[in-house]
Amino acid sequence: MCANRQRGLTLIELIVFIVIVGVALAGVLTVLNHTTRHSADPMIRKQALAIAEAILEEVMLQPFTWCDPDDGNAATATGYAGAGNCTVSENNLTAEAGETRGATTTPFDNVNDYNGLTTTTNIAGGGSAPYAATVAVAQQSLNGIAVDASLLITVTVTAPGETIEVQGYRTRHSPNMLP
Ligand SMILES: [Ca+2]
Ligand SMILES: [Ca+2]
Ligand SMILES: [Ca+2]
Repeated sequence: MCANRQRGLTLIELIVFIVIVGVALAGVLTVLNHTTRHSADPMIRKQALAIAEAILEEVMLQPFTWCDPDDGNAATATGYAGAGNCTVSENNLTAEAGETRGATTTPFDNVNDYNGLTTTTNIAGGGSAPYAATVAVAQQSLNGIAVDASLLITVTVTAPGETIEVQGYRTRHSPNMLP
């Protein structure tokens, strides 16, 4: 007779095991389901981010000059005001009279012109609600650079259930470079 012979599971033990595993699995699946349902839609987020980055790049690539580029002294000015400098200064946080984004004759032509811009985009596959973007441009001192020579650009895009904000700094490194 063998003293330590191995014994199998009884039917009761097997059923209890199956019930415990079943309950545990149900709990895990409930958590997964909840997480999936309440997490952001990655497609909406990616499209919102793409729009935000595209607008930020458009603003960052604008001139940051003393004078409005339409000013005759824009290429030679050495400051906003004073003899030989700007008739139409860009020492502001707003578009000059008549300027609109992308206009043929009087477009936005400086970083600051975009301050307060709002625009909407509708992307196929993104649902019927548009992606709404707003741009804020503010003076912001940066590592010893004078406060009026550095601009903080903030682009905020809102989409269904999603808000994306991207920021970038633009310094006045080339105050006579025209578009
Ligand atoms: Ca202009
Ligand atoms: Ca302006
Ligand atoms: Ca301008």
